[in-house]
Formats: sequence, C-alpha cells, structure tokens
Amino acid sequence: MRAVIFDLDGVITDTAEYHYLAWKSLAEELGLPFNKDFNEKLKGISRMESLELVLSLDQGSYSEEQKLQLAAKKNDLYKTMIAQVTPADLLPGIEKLLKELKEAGLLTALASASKNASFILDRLEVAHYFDHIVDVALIRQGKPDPEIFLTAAAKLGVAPADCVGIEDAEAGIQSILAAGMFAVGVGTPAKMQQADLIVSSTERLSLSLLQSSFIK
Ligand code: B16
Ligand code: MG
Repeated sequence: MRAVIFDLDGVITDTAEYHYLAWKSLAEELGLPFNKDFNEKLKGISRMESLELVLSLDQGSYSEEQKLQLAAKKNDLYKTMIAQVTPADLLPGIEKLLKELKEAGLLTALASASKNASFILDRLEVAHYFDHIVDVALIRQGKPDPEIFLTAAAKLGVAPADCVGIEDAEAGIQSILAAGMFAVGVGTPAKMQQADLIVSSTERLSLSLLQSSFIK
C-alpha cells in the first residue's frame, strides 16, 4: 500500500445533508416529490446526473438551457450552506488518519465528484494533507467509471494495485474496484456489499487497519 485516495462527501465530511436540502428546495419549487430515500440515489454522482434523476420525477420536459439554470440554482443554494462548514464538520477519525498517513510517508489524493471539493477542503482546513486533488472538470466519465480514481493514482505516480480507495457510495466502490484498487466502504454491509473492507463509521479507520487489511 503506497497511497490512499479519498472520496469527500460521506468520507471526509457529511455534505450529503446540504445536497439533500438544496435538491429538496429545488424539487419543491418544481412541485416534485423528494425525500431522503430518493436522495440516496444522488450520492456520488455528478450535479447534472443528479438533476436528470430529479427531473425524471416530472412529466414535463426541460431544455438544456433550463437544466443548466436549475443546476446553477441548486448549486447557489448549496454554496450558501457549505460557506458555514468549519473544521468541526470533519467526520470522526479523519484528521487522525490523514496525519498518520503523512507521518508514514504514504501519498494521499482526493477523488470527489464535487466541483466544490477544493472549497470544502479549505473550509475544513485539511487541504494541506493532500498530495493531489483531482480536478473533476477534466473527468469525462463519472463514478462508477474508474476514470477519477485512475487519474488520482496517475497524478500520484502510484500503480492502482498499490492504492486504497475509500468511499461511502455504491457507485464509488464500483469505481475503485474497476480501477483495480483495494476498496474500503464506509457504511452498512448491505450497502457496501462489494467493498473489500467495510467499516461502520470513519471513526474505525486507521493506518494499522488499512495496512493489516490490504491485500492485492
Ligand atoms: P457538486 P463525492 C458528490 O461528492 C456528492 O456525493 C454528490 O451528491 C454530488 O452530486 C456530487 O458530489 C457533485 O457535487 O454539485 O458540488 O459538484 O461523494 O464524490 O465527494
Ligand atoms: Mg461520497
């Protein structure tokens, strides 16, 4: 194991609640039903793919221009929410793990589908722990495609087989496995079925757990 590649939302911080509130507000404005179950489908996938899913609840059709406006509206609301993020919003155990990885000389990267990822890392005051943050604007295929994790490994100069990926979404676990990496899933065994290692909470993550579990 030479590098650890992190997802953001659901692994480093829980921005899913803000995504949920922002999508819910947009859906209500459009008169569409929206609840937490439906929101689960939006985890780990891009803003425009999320919008397409939300609009699939509607009978009407929208032009490309209208779709871009709706996505921008959701993102504006989301941005007002993430402006309130502080280091207290780091999920448990994450800063300790990042420190351990640095001290042990392992490389780290961020593979988030979010265009707001760098802003959020800055708000959390953990950007300095990352050797590379993948620019998602340059990624053509979103999760579950392996492109984002493969790009992270290439930028770090580490073979995928020597990388661990940590994710909380099914699409993300599929992306890690398709990249040929060791997949760590944060969540329930039912949701993280395909992961090589499952932890119920980020609190359980540590360098020693990753090293002792890593096989590839
Ligand atoms: P944005 P991750 C993902 O983050 C979220 O899980 C997903 O719900 C969101 O639609 C996506 O980022 C795009 O976010 O609208 O900020 O560009 O889990 O890949 O860190
Ligand atoms: Mg996630």
